[in-house]
Amino acid sequence: MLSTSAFTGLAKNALRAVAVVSIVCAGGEAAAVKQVEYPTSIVEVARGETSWTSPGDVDLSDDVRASVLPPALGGESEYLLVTDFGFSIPSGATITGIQVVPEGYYVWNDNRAFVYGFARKSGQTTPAVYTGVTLMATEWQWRLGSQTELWLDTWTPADINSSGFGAYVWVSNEDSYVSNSIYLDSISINVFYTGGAPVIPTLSPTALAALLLALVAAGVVVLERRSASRAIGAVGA
Ligand SMILES: [Ca+2]
Repeated sequence: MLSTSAFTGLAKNALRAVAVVSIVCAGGEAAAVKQVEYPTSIVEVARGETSWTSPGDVDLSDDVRASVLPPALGGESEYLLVTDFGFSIPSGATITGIQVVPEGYYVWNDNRAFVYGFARKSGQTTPAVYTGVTLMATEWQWRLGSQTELWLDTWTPADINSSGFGAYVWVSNEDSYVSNSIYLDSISINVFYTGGAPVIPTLSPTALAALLLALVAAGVVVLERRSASRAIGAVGA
């Protein structure tokens, strides 16, 4: 059973992560690759009580925020359906965990505002399970789900790479006041996986040239004229 106490906040990351890939290895467990993406489609779904102001601003961690002011004593916001993340999980990979990561805060540090969410497959509207976390007055990237959370489902790379893959996120206000808005800056998703073909980024000629120049500048690659009759080539250091 999921518990809000199982989740910890992640220090705010102001960087735009178009595609952040890292190796995750904790506690001696098998290494998993983590891929992070942000949505390009944000739709407000009328399942709560109060509409968001500027819901599209959750597309990026840039301190430009969506906000909502749900009714006091349990009022809920409308749901935000975020999709079209552009994941590129390689075929053959095993999905080992999915985290939904809303970034936001509540102006009062009184444990009375919450953010909820669940990962969803394309077309899915009802969660098998969802979870939430208490919002604090300091802005954080809150992790909904762990590195091994699969939301009581099984996932293929195609499920994750689908433009319809994403999450539902909403907030509630348990405060007795109605004058305090809840703010969300972004909603990203972390996908953890093992196996599969390596992810090789596609570089434009300009980007490739820039990379080559950077490697030369760093001494990793040396350009050497081998003879008058041969072209200059790249030699691995
Ligand atoms: Ca934003």
